[in-house]
Amino acid sequence: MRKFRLRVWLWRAGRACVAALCSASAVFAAATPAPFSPTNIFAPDSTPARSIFRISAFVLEITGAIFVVVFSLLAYAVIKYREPKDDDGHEPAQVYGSNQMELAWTVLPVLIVVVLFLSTAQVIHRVQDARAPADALQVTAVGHQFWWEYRYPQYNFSTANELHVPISDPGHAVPTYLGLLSADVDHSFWVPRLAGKTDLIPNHPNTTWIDPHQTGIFLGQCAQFCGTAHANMLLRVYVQSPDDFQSWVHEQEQPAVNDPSTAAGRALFVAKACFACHTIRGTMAAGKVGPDLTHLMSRDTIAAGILPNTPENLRKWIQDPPAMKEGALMPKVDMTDEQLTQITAYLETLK
Ligand code: HEC
Ligand SMILES: [Cu+2]
Repeated sequence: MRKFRLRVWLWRAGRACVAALCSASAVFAAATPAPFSPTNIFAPDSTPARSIFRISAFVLEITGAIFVVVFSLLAYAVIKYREPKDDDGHEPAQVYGSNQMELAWTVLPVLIVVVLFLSTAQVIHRVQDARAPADALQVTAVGHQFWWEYRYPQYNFSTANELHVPISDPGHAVPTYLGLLSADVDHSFWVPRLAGKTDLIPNHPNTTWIDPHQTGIFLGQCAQFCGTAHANMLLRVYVQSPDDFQSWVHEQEQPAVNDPSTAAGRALFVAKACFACHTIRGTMAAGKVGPDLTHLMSRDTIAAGILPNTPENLRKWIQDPPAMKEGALMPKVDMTDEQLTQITAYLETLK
């Protein structure tokens, strides 16, 4: 009779476990609809991200197997050796000094840890010690409170917040190697589908690399708390076909458009001290505190990815930056409505 009740109990417990697993995987599936979220760590699309994904799946499999074995043994012991109704209070037989058991629970975990250690070390080596091939694209990313500067030393221009790189298909690998610097505090470069996090530390240059296998936009986020607007310091990586990338580079290399019809706005850019913080190549503006605006209109977003780059947003931004992005380090500059219209019109010519 007791045996029978035990079996019923085990059957019910098993059914409950299966139901829990099913609903957990349903929740998981609902949380990761296809097409995948742009920051899905389970959809890597570049070698470093893929290596990290594989090693974490491997660690999860091993630790999952350990969990299942330990939990099953525990459940078995708890049920099988629970206090019987007719317990006489006797202490059960005690087992001391079983060499076999002691060896088993020492050697097995050590082996598991060695395997995990070696496979992790191998992935770290493959990701961190990779040498840049001669034709790799070099970009220097500089973290600023609260935006990203991207310098292209091979081409002599710099841009902000929207990193453009060529696709690196297996037939013709063109990886992008990123030097990571900081202008102020710690930041962290994290585009989950392309690579793991790497910090940008003041006075300590770091590097990372990506080789995206697909064109498209890959999103990320500064992953190290860097101040008030940290959560609004978004990352956007535009992966382009080789032709599209080359024509983008060609456009970026040009000096700023000089449209005489917006001369009033251009003069205000100097009169209102904007030039002290921003560079517009081809004019006297060579400030380095804020984003390079030479080709501002070639960007989809402003303020580190938080606002679509529309005339309306641009005007509101110039009118009162901290109102659009709490904590932004661009000051509110006093202007009349007419001046605001003129300066916005000027910036809109910077294609
Ligand atoms: C004290 C330095 C400083 C001054 C002066 C300044 N800016 Fe800025 N500006 C910044 C910083 C810093 C940012 C980046 C803000 C962020 O995204 O957190 C910025 C961002 C911008 C952007 C958005 C660029 C992008 O791609 O996201 C525009 C446009 C802009 N400034 C225009 C102006 C204009 C016009 C003036 C003059 C009225 C001006 N700025 C004066 C520092 C300054
Ligand atoms: Cu940051």
